[in-house]
Amino acid sequence: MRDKARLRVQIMSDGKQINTTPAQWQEWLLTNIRRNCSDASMADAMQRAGISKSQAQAWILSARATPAQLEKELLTSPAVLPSAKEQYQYEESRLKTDNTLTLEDRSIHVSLRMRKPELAVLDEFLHADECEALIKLAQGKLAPSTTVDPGSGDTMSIPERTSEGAFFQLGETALISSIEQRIAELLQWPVENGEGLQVLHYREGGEYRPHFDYFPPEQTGSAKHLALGGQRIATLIMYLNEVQNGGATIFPRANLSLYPRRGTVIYFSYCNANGEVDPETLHGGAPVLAGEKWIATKWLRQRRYVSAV
Ligand code: PD2
Ligand code: ZN
Repeated sequence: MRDKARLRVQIMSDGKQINTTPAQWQEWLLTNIRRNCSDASMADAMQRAGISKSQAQAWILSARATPAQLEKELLTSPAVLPSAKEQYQYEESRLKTDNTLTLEDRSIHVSLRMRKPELAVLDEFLHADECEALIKLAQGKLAPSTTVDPGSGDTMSIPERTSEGAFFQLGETALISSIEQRIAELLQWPVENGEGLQVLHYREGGEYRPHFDYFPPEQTGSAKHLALGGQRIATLIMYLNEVQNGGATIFPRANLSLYPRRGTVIYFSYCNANGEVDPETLHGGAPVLAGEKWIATKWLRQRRYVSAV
């Protein structure tokens, strides 16, 4: 699709390349223009991702001049369209099926469960003080978020993910260790089979376009990540603050939007005992429309996780 979009730009230029904006930025700009974002806010976000001011302004100008037909084509993202019938064998949940899950030091209320994809929303998983403390720990060590390049497996900054984040080692502080123990008890999954906690911060306009948290087996770049502890099997997204507006976690194939509430956690799983992965877990972080959004993310692995650094 991106190549097709790039081609359209070239065809419309009658042989001359009138638009040299990388396809991913073009798509991001068109989405934000449609949302009535101002040029200044888009230029700010682009500069935070490392693009020079003059380059950002040139790409914004070019995107505003793009014909509507091209915009429509670019906005019909292939990722949100259902793919050909993919068969994923769902298994018994790692979570108990009770309304309230009783852990050693607290009880957690289950407010929503879904079977396909397997997903649960648990309230009061974190105490307000713990949320505050996690935000404080992350402040000062935030860096632009990255994703995995499908071909090389290298990490890279992309416009589809405009947040900043901080990584923590397993057990880096007493608080982190206690949250890791809580997750292990909740899911009966060893602490060692988890990546270190990541705290993420989205400013106004920040978002994470739909993606999979697992490493797509068909992508060559996945191999070096799979070598570090096998496939990711599940994600926990812990909301650390109240977001003024926007910032829902969305599951486009399930037509589901979950709104951030401080202390709530979303759990979803996507890899079964055969190592098959569930494409229904396509998900994203919708743009923050007002205020800011803080979350902590935990990814669980099939086996003991060996940190890349
Ligand atoms: O911020 C979110 O809601 C979100 C959405 C999708 C975070 C992630 N994915 C992630 O950290 O993987
Ligand atoms: Zn994700």
